Amino acid sequence: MSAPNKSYDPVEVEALKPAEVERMRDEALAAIAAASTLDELQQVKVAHAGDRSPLALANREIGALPPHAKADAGKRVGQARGAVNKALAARREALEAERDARVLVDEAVDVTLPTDRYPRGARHPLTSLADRIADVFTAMGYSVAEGPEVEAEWLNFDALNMGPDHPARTMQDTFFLKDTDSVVLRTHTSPVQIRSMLATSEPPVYVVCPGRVFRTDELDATHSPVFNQVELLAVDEGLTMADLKGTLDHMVRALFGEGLATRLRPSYFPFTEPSAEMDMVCFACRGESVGNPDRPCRTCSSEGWIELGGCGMVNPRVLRAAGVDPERYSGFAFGFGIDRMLMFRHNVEDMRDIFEGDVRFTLPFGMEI
Ligand code: FA5
Repeated sequence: MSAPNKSYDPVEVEALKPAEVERMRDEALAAIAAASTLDELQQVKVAHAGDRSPLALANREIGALPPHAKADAGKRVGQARGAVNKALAARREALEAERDARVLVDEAVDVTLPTDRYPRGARHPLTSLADRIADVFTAMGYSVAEGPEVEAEWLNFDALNMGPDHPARTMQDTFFLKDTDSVVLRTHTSPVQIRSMLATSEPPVYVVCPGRVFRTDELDATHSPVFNQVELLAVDEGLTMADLKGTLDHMVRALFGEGLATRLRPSYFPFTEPSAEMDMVCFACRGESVGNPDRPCRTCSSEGWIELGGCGMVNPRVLRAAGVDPERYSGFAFGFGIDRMLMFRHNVEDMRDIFEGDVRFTLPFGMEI
């Protein structure tokens, strides 16, 4: 700021001459009008209305004027600064309105669009397969029976012709419940056979029993300590191995398609006599991979047959233990692992994938609800 100057002629101070004040004001107004964003407008504000702007500097000169010149120069500069501030406020308002309008368009959200943000849950493939198997048999007139997972040792073993010293008892490594007398986690679904017969006053009995079972097996690619089985039991007058074979053929047709042979191989189970392992022709290669290195089959390891599970005619001792007269009635039963069936049906290489709950495993099975 200049020092007070008594002989100072305001007309001689360049910054306060009317034309100069007008020029500074017009320059500011033009810059304000030209600012196309709020950032640009901020820079214009600093340049034309800030402490170091030409009009602010001119304002400071007023203090050094002789008293009679102060009012005139003060009015002139004040009006110019007022016009600039007014224009700045108007331009800010206009630019803010423009910005708000643009944001409304750019960031518009169509709340009516369908959203898939929370994918719907679907049934686990194991559940779907268990239900499909049960459906095959309920369509034939069987009913679904379920038993408890914590089972009396007598039902899990003794009633099934596996007395305390029977060597077959050790084939199914058992979880015993602590501090209980003769209670186990069931090692198979066969105790539901006994429960179903005991629950019926007189045969016929036709039941399908899906359920979770437990064995002290290590978890690996083909074993789990907790797995799933399906059991089938038919008790009626005059049932033979032919009925068992026919039922098995029907199940394979219903689950895997037409034209797949089944076979029974002699085996041993204490609760069936005679007993057999049941196999079906591989549904993937239909046996064509056998002895054909050019066409290897992952599903059956090029053996042509897939093992389904165990079966046989219900042992008369079991019928008797369940209160059924073996002189009058006969029955057949079979049981197999659903997890193993899911594995060969869908080429699952590692059983652990079935239980880990990773949706990347379950998604390819589709969204069956
Ligand atoms: C039984 O459990 C008999 N109760 C089946 C039966 C029923 C035979 C009626 C005759 C009449 P087994 O121990 O073989 O049999 O088991 C049946 C199926 O369970 C096996 O074929 C296999 O598919 C499955 N399985 C057995 N152990 C495991 C395991 N640790 N993890 C997954 N699946 C298993």
